[in-house]
Amino acid sequence: RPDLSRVPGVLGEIARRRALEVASYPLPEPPAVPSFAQALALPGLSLIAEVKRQSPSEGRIREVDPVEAALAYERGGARALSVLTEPHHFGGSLEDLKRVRQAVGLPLLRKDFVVDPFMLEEARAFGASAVLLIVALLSELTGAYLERARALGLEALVEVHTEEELELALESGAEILGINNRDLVSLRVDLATAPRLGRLARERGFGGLLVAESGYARREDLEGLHGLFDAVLVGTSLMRKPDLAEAVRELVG
Ligand code: IGP
Repeated sequence: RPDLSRVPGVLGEIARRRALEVASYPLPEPPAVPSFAQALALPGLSLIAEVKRQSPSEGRIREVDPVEAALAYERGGARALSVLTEPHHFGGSLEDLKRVRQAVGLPLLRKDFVVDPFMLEEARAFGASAVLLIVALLSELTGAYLERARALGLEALVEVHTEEELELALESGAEILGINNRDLVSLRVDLATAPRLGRLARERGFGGLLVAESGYARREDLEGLHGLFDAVLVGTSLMRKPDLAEAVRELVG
């Protein structure tokens, strides 16, 4: 387990609470799941649409049944879905993940603050194709979590926000790299982060899949991502639109 005592800000607060809550228990047999990487690798910029009811930066975003939101995203043409499972700050649950898995055909990302290897087994058992690994939390343990995830048949989106984290992610052998425009310590968003670090990753020889994350609201915001990124992860701005399927079409259709 990572040493979370030195993780600052909102990120440290959320992750420490998450770590206290982990307890192992018998898990159901994992279902068969579609590939997350394959969905991202399709031609053009793939959309990963996020089911997100609330967040530390926005508070309540939308009170919606995750299954209803997931079905609308799928209808609109999202290629993968991200389902928040953190309960206190994002209002998510593993139950949401399981119900969404049963309702849609798209690959699912378990979006949480993974701070214990058992959370990987949970992700797989509740129907995730992939799990988010935040380098700001796992630092040099990222590679070990990545290996464990692979051994369980899980793919991993390895998330970075700084150049230092990018170096760690590349060393860890990440194949799907997420660049978060939002600083999880201060919650500030800067849309220049993803293109800057994305370009740097390619210069360092990264040949895997690149995902730009957070803060995207309009089609124009995505213009600079084409040709560099394989996918974009969008939550808040979609959830705020009355018709979620239409919102997906407006953004990437
Ligand atoms: C979605 P937005 O700004 O579209 O709601 O962002 C997603 O990138 C964001 O929820 C996120 C996140 C995270 C949340 C990215 N990395 C890590 C919690 C933890």
